[in-house]
Amino acid sequence: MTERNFLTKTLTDTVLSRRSFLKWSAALGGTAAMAGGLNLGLKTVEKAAAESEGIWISLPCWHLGCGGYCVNFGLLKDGIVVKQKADDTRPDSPDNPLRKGCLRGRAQRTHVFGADRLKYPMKRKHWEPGGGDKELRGRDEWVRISWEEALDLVASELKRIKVTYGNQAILNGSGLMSAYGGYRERWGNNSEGNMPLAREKMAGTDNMTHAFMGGGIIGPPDRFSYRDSKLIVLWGENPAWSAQGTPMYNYQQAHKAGAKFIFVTPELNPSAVALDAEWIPVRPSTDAALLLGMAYYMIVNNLQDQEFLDKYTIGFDAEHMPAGANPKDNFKDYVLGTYDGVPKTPEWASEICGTDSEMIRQFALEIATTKPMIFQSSLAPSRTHRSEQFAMAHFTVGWMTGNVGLPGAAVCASSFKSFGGMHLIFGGGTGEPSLPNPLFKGGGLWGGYAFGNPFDTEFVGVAYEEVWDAILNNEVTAGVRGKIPCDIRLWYGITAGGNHINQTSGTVKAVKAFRKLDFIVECDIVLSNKSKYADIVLPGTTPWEEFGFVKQLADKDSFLISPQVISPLFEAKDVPWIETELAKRLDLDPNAIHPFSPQQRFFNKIAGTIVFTGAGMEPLVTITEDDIKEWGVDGNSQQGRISIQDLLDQGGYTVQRSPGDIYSIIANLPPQMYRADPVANPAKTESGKLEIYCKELARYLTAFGFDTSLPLAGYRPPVEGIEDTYKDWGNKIKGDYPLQLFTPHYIRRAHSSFNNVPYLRRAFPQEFMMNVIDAKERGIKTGDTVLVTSRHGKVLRRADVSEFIIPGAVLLGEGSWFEFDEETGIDKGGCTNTLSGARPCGQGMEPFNSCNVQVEKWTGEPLEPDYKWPQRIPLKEA
Ligand SMILES: Nc1nc2c(c(=O)[nH]1)N[C@H]1C(S)=C(S)[C@@H](COP(=O)(O)OP(=O)(O)OC[C@H]3O[C@@H](n4cnc5c(=O)[nH]c(N)nc54)[C@H](O)[C@@H]3O)O[C@H]1N2
Ligand SMILES: Nc1nc2c(c(=O)[nH]1)N[C@H]1C(S)=C(S)[C@@H](COP(=O)(O)OP(=O)(O)OC[C@H]3O[C@@H](n4cnc5c(=O)[nH]c(N)nc54)[C@H](O)[C@@H]3O)O[C@H]1N2
Ligand code: SF4
Ligand SMILES: [Mo]
Repeated sequence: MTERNFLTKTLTDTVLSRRSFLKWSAALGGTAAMAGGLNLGLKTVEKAAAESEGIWISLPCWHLGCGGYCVNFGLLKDGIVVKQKADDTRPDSPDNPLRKGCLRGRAQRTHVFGADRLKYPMKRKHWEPGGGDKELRGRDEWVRISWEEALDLVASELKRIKVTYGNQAILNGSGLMSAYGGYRERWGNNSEGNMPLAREKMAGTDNMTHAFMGGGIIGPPDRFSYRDSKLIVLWGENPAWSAQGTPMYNYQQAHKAGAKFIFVTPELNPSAVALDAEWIPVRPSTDAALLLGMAYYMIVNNLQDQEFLDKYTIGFDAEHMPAGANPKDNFKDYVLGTYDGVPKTPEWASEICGTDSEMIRQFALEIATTKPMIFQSSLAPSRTHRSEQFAMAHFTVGWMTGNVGLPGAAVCASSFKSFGGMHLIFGGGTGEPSLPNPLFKGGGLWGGYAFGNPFDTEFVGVAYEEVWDAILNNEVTAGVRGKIPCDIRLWYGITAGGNHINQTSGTVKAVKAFRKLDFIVECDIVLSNKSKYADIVLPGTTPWEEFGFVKQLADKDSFLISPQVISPLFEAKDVPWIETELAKRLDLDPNAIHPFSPQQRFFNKIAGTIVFTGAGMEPLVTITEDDIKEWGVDGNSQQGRISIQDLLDQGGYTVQRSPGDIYSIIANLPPQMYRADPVANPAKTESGKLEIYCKELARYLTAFGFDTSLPLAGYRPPVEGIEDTYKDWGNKIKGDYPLQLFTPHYIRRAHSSFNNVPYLRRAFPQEFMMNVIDAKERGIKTGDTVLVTSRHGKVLRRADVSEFIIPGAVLLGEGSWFEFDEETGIDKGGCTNTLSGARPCGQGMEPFNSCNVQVEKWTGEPLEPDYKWPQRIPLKEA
């Protein structure tokens, strides 16, 4: 107890006085092991909290891509965060809204202090060098081991695998593995589907431009410009679940200003309801057909903006084809069916996409005749098989309306979490070296994602979505090299980030693959599935326990900072510490990998943070010689806009905005400049124009080796689309898997993170949504337990029957933790990737939203709601 009071006092002192960083860090170092003695069940925490007044401190919320990195504050008492609140440090207004955390962010303390936090390094009981009984992975007992033993074992397995099989046998890695001779890179991303290449080749927006510079000609407009729009089409979006920070709030401002919203989705979702939107129901994976039906109606009624198409695009008609292409291969003739004899009429489209043909006409008429319009899509329809067809059709139909470069107009993609324009603040880096992977030299790096350049003949990698097959079959698709042998032995999960066994398609295969490997090491904060199936699990710190957190916010105007909030819980360690210790055991120089202290890294990030002035960049933070002395770091003083302490007190910095300001003007420039003079400001495409016919896109997609691709928006049935739900599509005879599953990002979680929190489980049940017609046919009612079966696996869930989803489609939120019954193979956790098999396509991505299933009423024991299940606490005595 004395020790705990000491810690609180130290933290309180530090945060309240401007000049005690040094004292603070020293004190934290000295008491790091102390929390190990506490029982951190919440009741105990609350009792402990009542003992002192406490202070409010800004807290990091670090989860992947959930729309925010919002500003959250916690009441810190006795070294524990006992209460949370949203940002209230300045006035709230529609133009400068507070970056308030969502319900998950505000449940963060139950995540960090949960009774199921990993506390000690652990080894699987029946593991031995080489694997031991590998079939026991996922169901073995855990044994507590010391850090010393854990690090020795990891190092000796790394050495053994490197010597016996070479570095190519090591999967995943970072600086340490690069220094150790390299590793097999898992390239690509499982987020954006086939959109990135379409953006780049059709419109010249590479990933860097997309992520940081506002998106170029196909960038979404500045957030204020949404208020100038008459019509906003959100294709495959649900920001009320997926973008709970400011995006939804900004849409509401546009709604207030008079914009009409149209949602194109398989379910009438809460965002559409909140924005009073019109709903165009569509079957998953069929968007390209719907768009082609709209294009047909526009063409036969001459509704397209022909002037725009002629001047700014290539490939729309025979008169505007790129050199070398067959003039017959143009979009207009494809849609009219001039050469293939299949006119893509609204009736043709309706048979595929399910949308009523009259509704298709009305929708086409409305987008063709309403200006300015924002025609925007998220990534969900791109997470389907052959989704390059959707991406191409979306841009093409958007461009047919001419809504480019005009105030309140845009044809844009994937802005689920942010609006247009460049980031106004960039957080600084740690200053530590970034060591390239010597085995991935030839691979491309597209906007932060490693990508296997399909034309390169050197790189050693595996596409995200092919990883389970590559492990199981010893073969990998390597672009123009075709299929080549591989032998993957070791999963280096310490820096791999995600819960890949859960989040990558083909979870049944993933388990088999994990059970084939020689060695799996993971670092985690709870026993998520990647750790449950590992051999050695290292307890990681959360950013609350690390030396400081710095992040530019997805909303682009703001920047977030949090100090170290609590001392590391139990024996948790951060990644630089773990890698430093491993480096010593691998006979490498740790200083070549992590040369800086935690203080220095945090300081570098703060000092390197820059803010956009409207004309250039300037440092955000003022740093004095005294600051440098007190932090005990190397650095230079600098003049900025705010002192370190004020920044820490506020939890961040926001550039104040107003409609029509310089940032707004700059944000909207790329499409406007292109519109004003496409010769002087060409698109960064092969032709310099927006490419409806895009040879390069087809060339790349085909070279990846997973599928072939056409250079033009078309419709070839996807694998596990609507057609595959039929045994006989022509005569409409349904097959064994007659329903289409789609898997939105769910409000309970950030992917699989937070899924363990009972409180969020209680608030947001993991239910299986289906239409009343489908339910009635099967005798299913809301609350019934149902068995969902696909070609790849089986899950149990409770049904939620309603009219808010189209007949024939079913919904299950992605990210729930799988819980396999080893006897039956049934996953009672309801992980959507149990149902979707690994089927890499296009640029190596996974078609999560193309998945056929059957549903039946479960006759066994009903499923208990998962908030009542025991938590995963691996070491009972701890
Ligand atoms: N079926 C289906 N699957 C999908 C999708 C879909 O739409 N449908 N979407 C895909 C998309 S878009 C994405 S981006 C991916 C994301 O999926 P992942 O990238 O796998 O993300 P998470 O599931 O959040 O995994 C984060 C892991 O890190 C651990 N962790 C969290 N915080 C910390 C920490 O502070 N320290 C340490 N050491 N560990 C921590 C968590 O326990 C968890 O195991 O999922 C993809 N999977
Ligand atoms: N709460 C929460 N928020 C998150 C995340 C999270 O895990 N949890 N993850 C973040 C990340 S990394 C990402 S990538 C984004 C993802 O955000 P999005 O890319 O928007 O993806 P989803 O949430 O899967 O789907 C949004 C909507 O698309 C529709 N949809 C699904 N399939 C199709 C289709 O084939 N066609 C059409 N027209 N519509 C379809 C569904 O109606 C669904 O509600 O969310 C981010 N935000
Ligand atoms: S939206 Fe994401 S970053 Fe913001 S509070 Fe919620 S979980 Fe945290
Ligand atoms: Mo994502």
